[in-house]
Amino acid sequence: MPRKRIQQFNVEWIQILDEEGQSDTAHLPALSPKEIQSLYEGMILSRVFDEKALALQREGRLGTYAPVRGQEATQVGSAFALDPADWVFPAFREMGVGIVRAIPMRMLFQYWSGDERGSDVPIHRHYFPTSIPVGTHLPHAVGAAWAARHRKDPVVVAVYFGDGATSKGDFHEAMNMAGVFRLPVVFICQNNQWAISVPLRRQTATPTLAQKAIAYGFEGIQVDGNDVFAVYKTAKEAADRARSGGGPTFIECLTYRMGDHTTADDASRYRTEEMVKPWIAKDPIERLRKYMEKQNLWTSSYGDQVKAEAERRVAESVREFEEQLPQDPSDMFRYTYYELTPPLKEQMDELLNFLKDRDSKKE
Ligand SMILES: Cc1ncc(C[n+]2csc(CCOP(=O)(O)OP(=O)(O)O)c2C)c(N)n1
Ligand SMILES: [Mg+2]
Repeated sequence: MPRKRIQQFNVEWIQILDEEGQSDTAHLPALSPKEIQSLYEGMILSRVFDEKALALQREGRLGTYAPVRGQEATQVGSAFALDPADWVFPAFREMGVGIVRAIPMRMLFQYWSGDERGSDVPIHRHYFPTSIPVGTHLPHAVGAAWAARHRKDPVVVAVYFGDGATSKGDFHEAMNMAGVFRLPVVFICQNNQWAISVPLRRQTATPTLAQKAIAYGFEGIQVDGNDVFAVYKTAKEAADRARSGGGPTFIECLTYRMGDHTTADDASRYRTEEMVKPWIAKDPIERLRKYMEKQNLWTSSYGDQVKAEAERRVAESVREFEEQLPQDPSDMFRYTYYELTPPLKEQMDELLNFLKDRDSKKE
């Protein structure tokens, strides 16, 4: 039977900064020295926050926490490419994104201590509540872009999710609708190669996640997710394209989850140190630092100063978070429904009576 090729597709991979901090100068993004330092400072702040959150969890001062380590370039670089008016739909591991969007770190700590006040992000930050259910926020993000289109609001919607989320129906529905209506969405997939203990090869039969966009009629690109310049530049181009009516883009940021899935996980049960080791050399912060040093944008005293300032800010946020304790236990019932359902009201009253009783016995 005669056959002819009717379609052909490419999937591109982008890297600008290699592991030694050498850059492909022809493709460097248009960033001022000050902006490059802001990227560095954002990544350091994200890491210092992360380390503090892990320490607090170990001390019983925070609930279960999902560490970001290794994904700082993906998060900070992409968030940096957005305008403040753009809307962000995070999954649950996006503390680096939240930090760039100036979400008070006190609220990030509150969120991870189960305190509902941590989800009450100031509306002008245009930052949706954390989505713990994997992938359910993708259709919400596309819906928001659809609403923006109707309102003639020239914003871009950026939605963050992991490799695991690409197996959800929500992902495919969202991608399809965004493609059909050419909606202003940037899909930012952090392919950290694990969904808890499920490795990427069990998540998909395709060699890249980026190529999934082809089926929905728009561009999918894979970037070195540990290269903050590649991530920034790709996200900026995607956001500009979306803003000017060019439709959605899917960005697969190839990175690695350096820590456990959460503090409730023990990754040594399903992956070896040898698997993690090559990624230590690919550290996104160290890579940018090396580049900056070559450009005289980094000295050890500047590095010390940035770290000290990040530690000061994180310590201050911990203080604010702990000063607002205890949280109101009845809050856990309040924010799923606009009005409490009778069974929830009953459960809330039971809890409040129990606490009142317990406290009166203490006195
Ligand atoms: C709908 C749904 N199913 C299962 C879970 C349990 N769960 C939490 S995180 C996770 C894996 C997510 O992997 P990925 O999307 O790659 O994000 P990552 O954790 O790597 O950032 C799973 C299965 C959940 N939260 N929601
Ligand atoms: Mg993952």
